[in-house]
Order: sequence, then C-alpha cells, then structure tokens
Amino acid sequence: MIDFIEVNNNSASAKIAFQGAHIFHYARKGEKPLLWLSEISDFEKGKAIRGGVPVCWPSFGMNNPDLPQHGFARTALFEHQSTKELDANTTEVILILKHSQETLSLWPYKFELELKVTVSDKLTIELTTTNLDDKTFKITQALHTYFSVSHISDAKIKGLDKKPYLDALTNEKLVQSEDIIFEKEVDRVYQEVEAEILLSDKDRTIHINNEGSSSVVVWNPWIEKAKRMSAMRDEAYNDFVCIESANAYEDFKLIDPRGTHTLKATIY
Ligand code: TA6
Repeated sequence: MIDFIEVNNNSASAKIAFQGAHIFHYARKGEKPLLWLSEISDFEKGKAIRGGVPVCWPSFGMNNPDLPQHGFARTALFEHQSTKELDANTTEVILILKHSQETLSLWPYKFELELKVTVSDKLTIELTTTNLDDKTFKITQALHTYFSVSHISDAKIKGLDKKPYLDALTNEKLVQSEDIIFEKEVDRVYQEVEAEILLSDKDRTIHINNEGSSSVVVWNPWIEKAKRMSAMRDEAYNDFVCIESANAYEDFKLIDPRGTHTLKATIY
C-alpha cells in the first residue's frame, strides 16, 4: 500500500498519493468522480497507479529514449510540503520532488519539481520545474489525466477542431476535423492548442483549461490495447478518456539555470 493525503472540504473530496504526487480521486460533493481509477490498479511502491493524474516528467512517452516510458516522476516518492485550508471550500496541497543519487543516475540534472493541487469546485494542478543545476536542461511532460465517462460511445471532445496532430499509431501528421469521437484506438498529440477543451458526456461536460502548455494528448486504448495494458480490465476502455495537458514533442521546454516552468491544468 502507498500513503496518500485525503482532502475533504465543503466543495469536493480528493486523494493524492505521495508516490508520483499522484491524484487518484477527485469528486465534487454529491457528484460522481471526475477522474477514472482502475478497479485493479496497483497500489504498491514502484508501480504507477492506473488512472487519476499520472505525472509524466521529465519526459513524455519516449520523447527522451534514455528514460523509462513517461519518465521517472510517477513512481518517485514526493515529500509533503504543506496542506492549507484556504477557506471552507478550498484546500491547497503541495508536494515536492528533488534530485537524488537515484534520479541523477537516470537524468544528470539537479532540479526541484513541485506539484500544487488546489481542491475546490475546480481541480487545479500546477506542475512547476525549477532548474537547480548550472546547465540548461530540456523537459517534456504531461498531466496524464484519465477522465471518467458514462460510456465511451457517449464521449465527445470539443475544442481541438482544425488543430494539427501526430497520430502516434501511424506516425502521420494530420489535422483534426470536427469533434473527436471514439470508435477505435485513439492516440494523438495535438499541437497549437490554446483554447478550452470540453469533454462532453451523456449527463455532464468537463472543462479543461491549460496554461504553460500548447500540446494535448488524447488517448483511448480501445479493445485490443486495453487487453495489453497493465492493471486495466479488458472492458475498461468503455469507461475513460485520457485528455493530457502536456508539453510534448515540439512543445518541449528548455529551462535555464535557476529558471522555472509551470504546466497548469484547471479542470471542472
Ligand atoms: O499518453 C498515451 C500513452 O502514451 C499511450 O500510448 C499509452 O502507452 C498510455 O500513454 C499509457 O502508458 P503507460 O506507460 O501508463 O502504460
């Protein structure tokens, strides 16, 4: 079992694991959870939780081929810096990861990575990288958010129309036409994204607004890939869509010594 922080205020509830600063539950009072969590997720040291908001850092996917898929932060043990009740409806939690012998052996840079989560009638996630080294480093990253949907056939993503994207399944570069619906495996990295994204479902619409990011990843494994995914039931592809607030591929960030970059997602 891995330790986590439980937040409960007048607006919402949330759970954030110290491992990976991984938010694995968020629900507004009286509503169904916004985040999907696999019923057969691992909850043990060294294994990423399947669902919620995995933190992909300092590499998205295999953008840095010298690192594990999605980097090392999502299985690293963050330290709890603070939990503050800003008011009866708002709780702020800050978790920190700093370089260590282990991270330096994987990625030769000194850094501090802060995850600030604000839990209210919105879920705000701010991932801030600080370069503590004396040389510039490059990162790619994503808040790999799994959104719960009533059924994949009801899910529709609005706001990415006419945006260029890389189809990670075929390596083609294409342009989105109309809303995104799901009738097969979808694994796409959209670029030039600046407006609000809507995940419309049968009985609710989830809003996603990103700052410090112009790339968004959309993923659903569909039938065959779901069978191959760890800690995921075969039929789970019906229950979630990943919309990931990212700095992926050409949206990478170069961070100079003492420089910072914040990737922020506001979800409601
Ligand atoms: O963001 C989409 C993706 O890169 C998919 O290709 C799939 O691999 C997914 O992430 C999950 O990756 P994981 O390493 O968590 O199994």
